Amino acid sequence: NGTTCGLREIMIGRCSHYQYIKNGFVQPNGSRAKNCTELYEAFESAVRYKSYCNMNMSTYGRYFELALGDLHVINRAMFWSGTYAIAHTYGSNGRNYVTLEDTLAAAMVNGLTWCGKENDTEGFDFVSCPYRCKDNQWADYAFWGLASKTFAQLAAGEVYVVLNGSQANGKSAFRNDSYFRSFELPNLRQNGTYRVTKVNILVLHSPDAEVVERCGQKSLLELERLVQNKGFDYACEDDPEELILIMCSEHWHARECQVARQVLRQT
Ligand code: N1C
Repeated sequence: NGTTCGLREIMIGRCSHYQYIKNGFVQPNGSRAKNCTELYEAFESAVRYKSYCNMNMSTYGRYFELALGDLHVINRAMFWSGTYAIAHTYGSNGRNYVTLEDTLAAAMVNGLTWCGKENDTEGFDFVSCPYRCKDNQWADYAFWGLASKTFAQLAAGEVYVVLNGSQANGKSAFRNDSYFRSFELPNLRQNGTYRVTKVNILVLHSPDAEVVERCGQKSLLELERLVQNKGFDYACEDDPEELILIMCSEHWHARECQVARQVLRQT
């Protein structure tokens, strides 16, 4: 598990690319471009020369404040759990829906691995990073935990959640230890102009895999109660057609995809 050399160059480069080339889908209209060097420096000063196990959920606070401070995602925020690939295909880089990875703060580091190192000239460990700190579980959530929480706080209006109703080993669609459950659902805004009004759950069942849960069953029933207790409207749909078509483009030979094939040929 190698870590990322050239973190500075990659992050500043991605930030410039995001703002000057890819721009438009996510950043608020008329918002001024951010200073990419300043953003990188806020990130770096949070982590460099620090040991991984001393991090916690406020370590990157300033970075997220600078990168996402003025953003609201209205009626287009998309959360996912166990469905990374399809949720991102469907979201289409922010054209259809906006995922956390479509925001500047996350786009700058998505897919990278990094950690600080104390008493070291570089201040980063470029060889390997620990996965777990036995005395500090928050270290593992320092970046993606705060990222998820911050993203949930800026979602407004209707939000979308893509869940996996056919996870391997019978794992639930709404898992106890998921980021979605721990950091996102609890941080959706209940009040104010930018409050969340409705939570739309999309439950996917992979072609030719066992169905573990559908809307209204097991963990999805629990999710429904939690959503309603927070005062949001709730909707749940099993296998929405547009998602089935995306899935079937990758599982063309699955039994469930024959129907899609026939329908497509008719027109
Ligand atoms: O635990 P999860 O799903 O419910 O997390 C997904 C949830 C999404 O809605 C995202 O907004 O939390 C956010 N998120 C990421 O954006 C993200 N990018 C990469 C959470 N985790 C993220 N990762 C890595 O995937 C992370 O290291 C974590 O361990 C997995 C979580 O994926 P999951 O179980 O499918």
